[in-house]
Amino acid sequence: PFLLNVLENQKFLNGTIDTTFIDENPQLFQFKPTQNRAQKLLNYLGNVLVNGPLTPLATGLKPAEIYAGIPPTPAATEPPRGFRDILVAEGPEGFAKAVRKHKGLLLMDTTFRDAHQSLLATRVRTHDLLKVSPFVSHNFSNLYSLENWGGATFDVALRFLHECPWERLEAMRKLIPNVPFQMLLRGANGVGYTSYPDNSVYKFCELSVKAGMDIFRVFDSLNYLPNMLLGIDAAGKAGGVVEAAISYSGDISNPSKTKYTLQYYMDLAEQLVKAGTHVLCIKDMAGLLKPQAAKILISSLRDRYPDIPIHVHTHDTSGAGVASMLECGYAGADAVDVAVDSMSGMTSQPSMGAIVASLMGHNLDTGMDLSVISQYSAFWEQTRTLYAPFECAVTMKSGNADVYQNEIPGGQYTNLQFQAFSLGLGDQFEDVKKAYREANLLLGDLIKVTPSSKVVGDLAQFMVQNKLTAADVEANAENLSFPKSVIEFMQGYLGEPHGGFPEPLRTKMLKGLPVVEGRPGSTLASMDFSAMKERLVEDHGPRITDYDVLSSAMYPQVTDDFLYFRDRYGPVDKLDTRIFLTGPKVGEEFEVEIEKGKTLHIKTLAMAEDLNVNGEREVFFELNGQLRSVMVRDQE
Ligand code: 3PY
Ligand code: ZN
Repeated sequence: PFLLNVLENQKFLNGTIDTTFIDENPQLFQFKPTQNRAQKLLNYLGNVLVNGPLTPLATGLKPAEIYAGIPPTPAATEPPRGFRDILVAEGPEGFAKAVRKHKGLLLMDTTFRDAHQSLLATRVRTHDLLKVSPFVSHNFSNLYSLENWGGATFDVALRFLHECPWERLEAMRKLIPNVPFQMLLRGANGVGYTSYPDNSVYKFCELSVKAGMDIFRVFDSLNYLPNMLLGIDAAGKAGGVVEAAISYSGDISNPSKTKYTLQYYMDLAEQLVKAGTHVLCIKDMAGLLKPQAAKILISSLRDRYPDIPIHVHTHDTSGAGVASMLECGYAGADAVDVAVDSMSGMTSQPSMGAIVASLMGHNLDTGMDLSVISQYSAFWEQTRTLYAPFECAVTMKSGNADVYQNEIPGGQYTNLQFQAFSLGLGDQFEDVKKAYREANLLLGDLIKVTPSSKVVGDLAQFMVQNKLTAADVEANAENLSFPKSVIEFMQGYLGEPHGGFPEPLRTKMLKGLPVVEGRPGSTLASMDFSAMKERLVEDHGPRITDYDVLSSAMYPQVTDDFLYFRDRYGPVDKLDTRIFLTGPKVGEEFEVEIEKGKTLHIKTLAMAEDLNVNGEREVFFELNGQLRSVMVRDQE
């Protein structure tokens, strides 16, 4: 990308000067790839300066100019022992025993995954997660686990943050050796939105453990047992702790709700325990588990399975999350999910501080220190302002108990509200919620969680856009062109819903399209990983790892784009978040630690006023005290 000036010197080129010094010192011309990385980052920064953010921002809000601090951890001191040490020493069974034996209520911290998936469109970057990781390791060693991977984080890391999710996991593991890591696995759908061939789910779990994962929360978006069993087997064979999760819908405290009853959940639990799950999870993805229902469900499970740890997940959409999680604890749950205070509430998890404080002095006392929680919370309160362009609070000002009617999962609730408001149709959100409820009933009252929740959401938006009532859909199903996700659901690509597919709607919608019987993955051809690797190496060079191959198995196009991007722009994950999102200001000086002990000092000097003949604008930087410039095609 840049020419050496000596190559423009005629005397040098003619050999009419003495070049023996150069001949004798070939190392002068061995340029390390680090220089290349620096140049690539300058290219990235130049591009952002000339053409605006390369990661689309969701709103006009700008990241705050803030440096979020966190107390340092003592150098060269090991963090206290945690449940991960027990897991490593005694395996998943020993871990489960230790959890059952523990007296207080245990907490899983979702701040690194579900909290920002629900509040900040999953945009929190590795850079910020790593900054606070040593603090977590040294101060939160008594957590049941830290949920820090899976769900939407995989896709968003590659697609929007241009960073490798596997590298994120490995880096967190190095900094947090003592707290178990937990991920959300969408069963046979891996970390994607569709069914994958079985061998890719197995390989995915195997590599996840290799990169540092411990606990796999395995669910299926329809609670379809064959899909769940596949995920359970894959996570177990990989050596992970299996936490089979029953997705909760309806309301077992309301006798008029007859589809998802206590008996339904108990029957499913029985199957999961039979399948050998180490931990049983109730996954309340929409926050529908009211305190009364929590008491009924958890005490029934506790009585039936005295030896199996019970872990409960919820969202605080209605505002009843703290009350429900306390009830779960009183009824015998071992662990519940919380997010640190400044990342809690609304569509995220209930507040860690609130639950810790509520149980002080009780026999379920968590033993956690509120002042440490406040330091952690302050870090996230400040860090959150860096993600202002993705902040759900632009539209969401409070919780809303209407979730008991529309049953929209946390992350999706924020997304749908945001979409309606950003189209300038804030009032349309009311229509979307109403349509969501109707769409769910049209489809037979589904369990709604990724990806089945997307099917219901897509149908709801289709109804709103085309001004269709549920009766219109039923009457005209043959003549409407439904969203692809809805058709594929009806074809059976996600599995079979409890109670079967809705008829005659299914037949009318499908108009003779083929249907899949049973577990969709069982009929998909295995993936050929070595052929995939060969193809990736051909396109992207020899740096391709098995991790990249599995990224490609889940998201082929997104992974290709990511690999091209990284090759062109270098390790953008090392930039501070504000600079990554909106670029530095002209005149600003900053540092980028591209690897341990290797820090680039960059100053943005100026941008050329005029374009050159190729329509490019020159951007000038100082890199470690040396003048550098990059030419950027101006897209305007
Ligand atoms: C996900 O699948 O990402 C979820 O968070 C489901 O609740
Ligand atoms: Zn969730």
